[in-house]
This record gives sequence, structure tokens and C-alpha cells, in this order.
Amino acid sequence: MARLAVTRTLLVAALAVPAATVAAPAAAAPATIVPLTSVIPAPVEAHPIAGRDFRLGPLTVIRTQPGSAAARTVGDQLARALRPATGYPLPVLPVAPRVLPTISLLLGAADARLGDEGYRLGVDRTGITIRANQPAGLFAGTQTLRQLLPHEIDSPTTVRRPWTVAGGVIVDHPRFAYRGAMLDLARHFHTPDEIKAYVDEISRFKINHLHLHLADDQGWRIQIDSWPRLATVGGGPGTGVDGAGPGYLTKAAYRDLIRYAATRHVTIVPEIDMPGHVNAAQVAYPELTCDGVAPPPRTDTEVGYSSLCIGSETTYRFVEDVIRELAALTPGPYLHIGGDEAHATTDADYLTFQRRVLPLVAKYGKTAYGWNEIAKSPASANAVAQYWDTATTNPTVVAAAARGTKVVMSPANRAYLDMKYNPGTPLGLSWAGYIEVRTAYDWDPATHVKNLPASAILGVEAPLWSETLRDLADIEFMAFPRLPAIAELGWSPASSHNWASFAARLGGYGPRWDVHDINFYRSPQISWD
Ligand code: TNX
Repeated sequence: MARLAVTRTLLVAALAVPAATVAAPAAAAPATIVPLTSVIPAPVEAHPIAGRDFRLGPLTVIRTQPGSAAARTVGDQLARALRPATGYPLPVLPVAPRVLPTISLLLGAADARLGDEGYRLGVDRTGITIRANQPAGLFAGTQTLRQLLPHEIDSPTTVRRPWTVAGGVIVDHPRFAYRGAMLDLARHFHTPDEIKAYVDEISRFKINHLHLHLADDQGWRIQIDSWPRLATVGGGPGTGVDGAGPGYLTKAAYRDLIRYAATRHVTIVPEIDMPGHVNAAQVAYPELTCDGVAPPPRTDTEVGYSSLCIGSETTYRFVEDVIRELAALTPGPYLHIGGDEAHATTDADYLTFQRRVLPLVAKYGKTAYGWNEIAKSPASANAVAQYWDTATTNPTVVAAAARGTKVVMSPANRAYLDMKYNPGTPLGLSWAGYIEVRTAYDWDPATHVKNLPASAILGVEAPLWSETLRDLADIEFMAFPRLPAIAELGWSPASSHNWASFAARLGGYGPRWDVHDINFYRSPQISWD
């Protein structure tokens, strides 16, 4: 009986692909087929259709929209993602002979409600078609497709097994326009290769912004030509927490990162934190203090003790130079100017500073973005405020939203990836509490803050501060699996929110991280496959 069923399965599989592929030495492993409903973040609609499974084979080709270089880039990336494990050549072509099994990536004629980032993915026996209005949607669709293949698809070496995708249709588009992650390069520098590796992982969950915290008390991490000592001194030896995180991005390295991220449809958001969190800048340039005396370098994790000199014109020359150079380097729309924990700046000085500095960001063509304290300033009306408060009431932010300020939700007790999972977590901090996976998942960005209308919410972001982190393995341990929880809050419809469903899908995702050596936290809240 069992043997009969197996024979029948093989026969069906053989009939589904052209004769040449049947000879492929692929049928050794069991034919696990990933359900269409297992994707993270959960798609808007997933309709399985029995009997329409597609099997990738050695003759499969990837066909991309003729004339579109961006679609071609998405096709090339998909091929590079699928070649190592399958061992198939997967050529990327503008046209494909009808007889060959084909993965088509096509632009245009897609449903309007898909917007710029949505896609429709159809799977039947002859091929897979992803259709989108824009290349970003094709990219999102290919990330979904990767999750629909067996987890061994992420193996860096060839695995002999059938590569079958369940038949049916997925229609998908994001809930929020802004879905972010943040890395803190100031407390410990992270190298361009580490940042790129993080971009690879977060873009799989349709995160579309990476915020880089480039300056703080312990270090300055971006080259600024008009103030060169910021990087050479502020990013020099002995900088970072415990003096153990030196380094900075040259302009060339920063531009290269922007290009790399753009290919993954991730926009870089640079942050220079001010008027507080500026000790490293003041060590490099003592004229940025009110008494002109350089403070000692700081390698501890205190916050709230430094301030730019609000009454000094040197301050505004410095700020404008930095904003001008950073704006010129950055194609994305946002420039983050920090503004948090300015405890060494008086309230009046804080308002004076923001009245001058928020308009400077607009002067250089960018939308100003800052931590939620900027909502205190009337000049923040056209800005974006990043909500890191742990309270669910904040009348200042609600009033700013009424003036037009948009809000990105990063409540520290939900979305901060540097908080420990539990008291035993070896890395991380706990000032905002312990954040297990369910705590990170079970909240709604649109209703989290009392009286803050959903229309004010631009999206969500998961910041990862680096006081306790050193290398990529540390980043991975804190980000995964909580980053996918925040990504789902940003992408999936509120109506799909369901802990049991998310937990099951996450459990199924674990082997994907295992197979390419991601150091994720095996939360006891999840039954890992
Ligand atoms: C608060 S949240 C900070 C950072 C720290 C972080 C550590 C915010 C805007 N400021 O300076 O690195 O806590 O969790």
C-alpha cells in the first residue's frame, strides 16, 4: 500500500515536468511540500490549489520582464539564491521557450491594490509567475517564493532532493509603508560585510528600511570631509563601549552599502544623534562644547550627559555641514537627527536647537526624522517621530500628530531587539523589560498609543543597540527570531494577527536559519521543527 502511494507520487511528479528532468537524481529525500500559508510575514491572501504543484528541475529557466534592468536584477538575485542548493543552472532570460518549466517575473498589468511593493504569485504545474507593478514587488514576491521551497534551499552546498512548490495563488501587499530595522554602529562598529549580511536576512522578511545609528557618545562612524577628525578621532582606536568597537564608514563604503541595500529594496536611513549623545564629536572638536575644553573620551554606557553648545554659532555651522554632506550622500528620503535623552540640554535650549535644525534637514531636501522627543518642537510638523517610549499614552506625540508629524512605532518594551529575552540571556540590556518572542509580536502598532490615530502611523522599526554586542553572531542572536515578529506587524494585515499561527510558522522557519548558520535564539515559546 505504502509502496503503491510512493510510486504514484513519483509518477505524478514525473508527469509534471518535461521528460529530461525526470532523469535528475533528485528523488531521494521525502517530498515535503511547504504550505502556501506558512510564509512570514503572513500574506494578505493565500489560496492553495490541489494538483497544481510545480517542481523546479535542471531545465527550469527564470524569465524576467523584457526591457527592465531592475526586473533582470531581481531575476539574477533569485537565481543566485536558488543555484547553490539545487545545483541547477537556472539561466535568466528575457524570453523562455514555452516547453520549459519557467519562473516568470513580470511587471505591469498587476492589480492596482498591490501598490508599489505588492505582488501576485501564481504556481501551477508548468511554472511560477510573479507579477507586480514595480521591481520592489517582484523582489518581495521572490522572498516569498524562497520560503515556499523546502528549507534545504538555503544550503550553501548542493542537496539532492525534489524542489517542489505548492500550487495556488498568493496576493500580497504591505500594511505599512515603513518597515525598519536599526543597527547601532556607535557603541560598537559593525563592518560593511556584517551590515550587508544583516540586510540579506532582514530583506527576506520584507523589511524595507535600515536605520544606521552613526554617532553617539562613544564613537562617530561616518566620514565627514569638512570635519575630518569626527571619523579619524571619533572612530579611531579605543572608541566604542569598553574601547572595543573602533572603526568608521568611509564615504565610499557608505555609498557601496547604499547600493547593496537598494538592490535588496532596502533604503538606508542615516542618523546623527544630537544635541545630546555627542561626546565623541566633542572629543574630536572641543569647540563644540561651551567652554572649549575637550571632554574625556567615554567608553561606558551612561546616557544623557553630553550636549552641543546651543548658544554657539559654531554648533550650527557644524550641524549644517554634517547634514549637507550626509544628505548629499544619501538617496533615501529620511535624515535622522536623534534628539533623544538630551538631559544635559535645558528644555528651552532643546526647542531653540530644534527650531534651527529641523528646517535644515528640509533645506537639504530630506524629511527630518528623530526620536519621539522631537515632538516637543512645533518645528516637527513635517517630520517623522520614532516612538521609543514604553508608555501607551503620550499627549506630546498625539498633539504633534495632529499638526502633521508621522510616527514610526518602536516601543522599547516591544520592539527593542537589544532587550534580553529573559534574565538568563547572556547579551543585551533590560531597562525596558524582558522581551520574549510573544511580547515582541503581541501588540498593534496602529492602536498601541492611546488617541494616536492610525492615519499618523508610518510604520514600525526594530532598533538594535550595540552596548553589549560585538560581532554578527551577537546581532543574529538578538534579532532572530524577534525581527520577523516586528516585520509581520509591519507587513501583514491586522486581521491576520494570530500568535498561534505566527509561532507555528516561525517554528517551521528555524531550519532555514540552521542550514545557513544563523545564530538564532531558540525561544522555548516556539516548537522548532
Ligand atoms: C536608549 S532609545 C537609548 C540609547 C540606548 C538604548 C539602549 C533611545 C532613543 N536612546 O541611547 O542605546 O536605550 O537600550
